[in-house]
Amino acid sequence: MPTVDATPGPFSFDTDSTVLLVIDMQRDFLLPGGFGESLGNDVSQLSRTIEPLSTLMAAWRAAGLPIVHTREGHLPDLSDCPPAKLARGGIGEQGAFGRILVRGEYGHDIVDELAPVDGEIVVDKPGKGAFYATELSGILDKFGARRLIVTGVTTEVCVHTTVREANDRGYDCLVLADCVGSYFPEFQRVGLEMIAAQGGIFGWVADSPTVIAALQEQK
Ligand code: TIU
Repeated sequence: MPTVDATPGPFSFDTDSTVLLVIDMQRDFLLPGGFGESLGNDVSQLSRTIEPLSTLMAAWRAAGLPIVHTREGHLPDLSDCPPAKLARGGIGEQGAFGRILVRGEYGHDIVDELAPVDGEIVVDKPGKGAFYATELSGILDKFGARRLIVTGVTTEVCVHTTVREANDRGYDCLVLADCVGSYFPEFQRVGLEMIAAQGGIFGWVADSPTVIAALQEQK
């Protein structure tokens, strides 16, 4: 079984029951002019995740293993957007890449470098967590998933919310530090510390090259 040197300890994963989850690598969060920048954020903090994540996804696909992508966003009539989220502004307004975080708009979709390939599942989610009001649980059941390798943006928002949801549902989560990003370096550091603290209260933390090496060792 592939084993990764992680914090707070080794993380072993059976390739028959592990899914790579790629959270919200959308243009609206990553590109200048998108929603992320409209909130006053420094989007350059997120783009460093694209290259290692692309390399990891290629290795994961080469091993024939499943990837599930998510996108945060709403129906064009915003009927699935909670009033409190809508009231904070931005969502549904016209941005540089179409209406912000609205399904079907250019900015809502995943950046070109990390585009899903044929057969990969994309879960559209209205909230920060990938389990809330989505079909993700059923999809993971079909894959027989017990462990998740978690990547994407942002570390302290959608990644954290999803890892907490997954942990409560019994999944072991390995979060990859080089493949998750925050607009705020301090939140990146503390967000990762919070996952692995207290003996791995929410999960494990490692870097993607260790996962790729573990996959290749077992060939
Ligand atoms: N603002 C922020 O950090 N994140 C989000 O709004 N969504 C996700 O994290 N995907």
